[in-house]
Amino acid sequence: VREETSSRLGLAAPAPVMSQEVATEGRILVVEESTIDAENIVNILKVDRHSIATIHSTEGALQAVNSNVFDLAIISLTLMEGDALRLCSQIRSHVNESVRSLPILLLAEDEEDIGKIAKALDLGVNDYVMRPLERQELQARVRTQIRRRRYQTRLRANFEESIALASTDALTGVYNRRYLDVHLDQMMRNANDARKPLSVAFCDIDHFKRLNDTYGHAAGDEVLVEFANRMRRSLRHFDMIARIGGEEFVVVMPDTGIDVALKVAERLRTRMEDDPFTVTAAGELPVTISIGVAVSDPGEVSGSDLLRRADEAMYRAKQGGRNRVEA
Ligand code: GH3
Ligand code: MG
Ligand code: MG
Ligand code: MG
Repeated sequence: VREETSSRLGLAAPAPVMSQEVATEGRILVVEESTIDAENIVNILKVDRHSIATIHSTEGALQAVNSNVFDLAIISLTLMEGDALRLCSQIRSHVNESVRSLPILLLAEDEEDIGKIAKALDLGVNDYVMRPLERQELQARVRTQIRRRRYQTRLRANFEESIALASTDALTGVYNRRYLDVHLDQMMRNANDARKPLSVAFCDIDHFKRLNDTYGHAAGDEVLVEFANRMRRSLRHFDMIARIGGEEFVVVMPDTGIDVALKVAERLRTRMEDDPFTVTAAGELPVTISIGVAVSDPGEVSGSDLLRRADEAMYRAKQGGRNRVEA
């Protein structure tokens, strides 16, 4: 009947786009008070090779949902008065985004107040099925939700990957200029709100052009990678490192005044000077850096002014003979 209608309207039959590629077996949590009803649901769904856990109380259900291993929750509206809706709203307001977006399929009684179903849909329940359960209908609605979940998970992974790529320097793995520009102002606002100082260190490798010219660009790249690794190892995890130019890196240090920032910068400087860099084609090379340090003024909100002061201090370090720290 459906096909006839489609061809009469001149529409192509809907292509089974996802169903061929995306596995529709899922991990399902069934929340149903009655053991017999729960068994019936498992029986209906087992032809699709899902892994199914059943649970008979809402407290147990919330714990199970917390484990974040499920692709779908099937919740019976016949649970103790109000409990089903409360469980749905607890899932939808969960701190974990992946739990919060867990598909929910509601099982409703025929005589169930339609108002309750409407309320559940308003809470963000994805779909519902009326009892008595029709095997094919339940199976199909479950497959649809699981397919949706898979698709959603893949989209999110792609999205997170794009964000990471767009904010990272491909060679060294530290943040890039764009990320720094976006986040430095935010970090300064946070520092102001908390009435804490924030320092930046502007680091520039000395005579890097000479190194490139003598040993080649590939050797220069190896030095940049090792340089970034040493920086990472020398800093706290909440300090931000960004590569903002060829051989120029910026470190942003929250909750750090000028005295500590100078000590950190001095440590970075000696970590480079004390151990020569090992480069494939060139063997061991001495590498030094010049660093300019600046601290935010109370109430200061512009990251670019702060960076400019650090850059100017770095320039003085170069003028003063390189391989040194200036503020
Ligand atoms: P100074 O001590 O005054 O900082 O001298 P310098 O040679 O380090 O500074 P300059 O700014 O003159 O040269 C920086 C060099 O960095 C020039 C460029 O060839 C090199 N460079 C920029 N990006 C890259 C990169 O991604 N890889 C490599 N290997 N070299 C790069
Ligand atoms: Mg330069
Ligand atoms: Mg340089
Ligand atoms: Mg430079």
